[in-house]
Amino acid sequence: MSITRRIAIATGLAAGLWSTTALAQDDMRIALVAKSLGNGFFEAAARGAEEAAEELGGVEIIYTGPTSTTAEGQIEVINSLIAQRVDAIAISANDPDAVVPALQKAMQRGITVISWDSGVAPEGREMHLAPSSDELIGQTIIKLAADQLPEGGQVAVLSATSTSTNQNVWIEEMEKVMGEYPDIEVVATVYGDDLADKSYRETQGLLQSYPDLDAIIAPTSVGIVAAAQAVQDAGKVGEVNVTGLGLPSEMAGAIESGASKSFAIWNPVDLGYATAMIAHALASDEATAEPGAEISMGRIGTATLDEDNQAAMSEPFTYDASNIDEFKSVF
Ligand code: RAM
Repeated sequence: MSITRRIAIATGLAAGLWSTTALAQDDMRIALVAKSLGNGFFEAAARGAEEAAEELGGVEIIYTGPTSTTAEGQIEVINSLIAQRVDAIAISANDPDAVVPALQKAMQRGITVISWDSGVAPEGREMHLAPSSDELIGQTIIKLAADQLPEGGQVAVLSATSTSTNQNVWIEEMEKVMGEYPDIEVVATVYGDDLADKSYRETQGLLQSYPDLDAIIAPTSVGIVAAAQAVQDAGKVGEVNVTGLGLPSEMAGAIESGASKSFAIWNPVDLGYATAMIAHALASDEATAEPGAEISMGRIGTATLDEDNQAAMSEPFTYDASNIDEFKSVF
């Protein structure tokens, strides 16, 4: 419990206000900051955070984020959360560095700050929760494309923003294993900024510039849906396979049309749940973010922090025509 909250409760008691006022003061407010609002991936994570709050009791989740995927928008959101004196900020960052000064200000005011999904540089957060190992995600996205191209071929990457921590790390990890795929050539990397219309236009650009393109890897749940739509609209189903990371609920149509043969993702609901559990443990001083620390993630298990105060959750799961129906109503 923070000193201010302890004082608030003590003051409440002294004034004989130990009722609704004091209890309200005791509520913990955890802000879950998305890269942008209107993205189904973050909405699923917010559902998980709400689930954690219900389980914990006395916790309010403030699900928020900018309207577009910019660091500037997130800085405004952070400053407003500092003014509201929330207890914890858990952010998926649009830029690992640009948000650091605002987050440092939050930490100086006693607010617990963690990053999740898309990381913040170590000096701007107490810890980072990754959905899975970065290496594994990088290896998975190229394997998904390569498995459909036994003869090799041309592949392009449609990413989110050019400053997005998670996509940049995953693409870097993918590049490290390209030696294992000598017949596959990555011809371009473009950025759809996690905006449906920009991702669609960037895909059209790829289809025009690379008429022999065989696959598009979109390691973004917004980009992959837009790319599949663009491939379908261009009449290129069967020629260009769209893969990467997406939500079964949003990709069911693309699997059905054949624009995507398969794609992967982890459980975003669990990620949001675990993030809220960790933020709560740190903000209530039940745990401290330090290398080797084991922090409870409730029903998910325990997060063990590495030397950079990072922890990773489970392995990504692959979806295709054989299992999409089972999962499309889940997330
Ligand atoms: C988008 C976002 C998010 C990423 C998923 C896979 O929703 O870029 O950060 O984890 O895709």
